[in-house]
Amino acid sequence: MRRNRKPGFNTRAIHHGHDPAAHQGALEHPVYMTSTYVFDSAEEAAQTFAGEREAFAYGRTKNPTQALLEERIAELEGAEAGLVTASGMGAIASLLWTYLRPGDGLVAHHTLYGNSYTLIAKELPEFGIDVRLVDLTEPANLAEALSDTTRMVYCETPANPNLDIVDIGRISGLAREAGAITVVDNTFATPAGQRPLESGADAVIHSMTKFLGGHSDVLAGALVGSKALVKDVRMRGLRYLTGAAIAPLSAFLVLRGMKTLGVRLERHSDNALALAKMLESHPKVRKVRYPGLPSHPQHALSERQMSLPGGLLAFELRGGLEAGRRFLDKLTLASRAVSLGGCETLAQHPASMTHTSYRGDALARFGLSEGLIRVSVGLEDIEDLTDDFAGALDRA
Ligand code: 4LM
Repeated sequence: MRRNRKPGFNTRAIHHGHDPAAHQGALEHPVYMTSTYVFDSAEEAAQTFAGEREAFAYGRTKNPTQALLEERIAELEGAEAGLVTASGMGAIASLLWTYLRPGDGLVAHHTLYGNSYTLIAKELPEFGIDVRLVDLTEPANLAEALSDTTRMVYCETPANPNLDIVDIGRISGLAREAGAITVVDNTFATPAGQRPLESGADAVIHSMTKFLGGHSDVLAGALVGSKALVKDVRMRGLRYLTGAAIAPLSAFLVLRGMKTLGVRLERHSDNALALAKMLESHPKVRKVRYPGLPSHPQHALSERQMSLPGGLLAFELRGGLEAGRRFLDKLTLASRAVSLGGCETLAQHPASMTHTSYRGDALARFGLSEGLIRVSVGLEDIEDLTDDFAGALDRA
């Protein structure tokens, strides 16, 4: 083995930040089930609360199990620091409430997870934020939308649910010239498939509920970025504004799930590509969206920006909405459910489930179609998945 080489992604996902010798030899990091911490003296307590001394003080801002998860997700994303929260929405809300003030501008890609869309497009304007939703798959649209007051550019790539891919390098370059930071929600790709900070983003968001947890048994979120940004969000957003603190046991479950992220994402990607190819060749399917298919409009960009195409795909049937609903009802192995990134294959209808907040003409205006079906392709044997999907298509 070469000396001084940085350990690989999987090694760091399994070991980074935990030293068994510091925990009585425990191979796995202990779960610190405590809400508060004891000080040796009043002086020590005062210094801690004055920010003059680094120590655990209260569970809403920091806990040792949470701290290891923060160190590990920051390491895997190549960030200076990380913050983990009770859910992905907790991370997004903590960041936005900390960073934006009335009069500030935010430009976002127009296709977002339904609740991120509600928070950004409907709630933020109520607090005096100038929100502009544009199609960021065309960087020229960002150049047009930026203004003197823009402080943040926000996107998901791949986007939920249609798998739009945004060019992080070009978008963050334009944002930086205008004095704005770029935030990328990397939930779909995960750091095993894409590292936005290396492409120029300033901060990364995760719903760790998804691939990072990996087993559909926990809610968790994360934000990574510079030390200064993360500290600010911890001490204001998390502490005063959202209180979205992660439970210690939830942090442990995500640490456990993340150990296998690299191998899981490879299998998710293999299965999703095989299923996407089968769907694309089926006469009842009108179109398939999957970054790994040459037919994806940003396929070439996805190959440059992502190291794996990921486990999410979306498709539309020739019979539109009604045919899509009939199809969902005919699945027997895949489950009809929202969320994604677990071992089990899940299928859902965004227009009536995850993206109901895109009401009326917002669906079509913001790049979504009513008949779209989204699939989180799990880790089952691919023959069983293709049989299930082909059978449901035949019977739909
Ligand atoms: C879903 N998604 O799509 P929490 N960012 C992205 C997401 O997909 C989600 C969140 C943030 C789904 C949940 C039901 C790109 C969630 C929000 O659910 O708060 O951990 O993350 O099916």
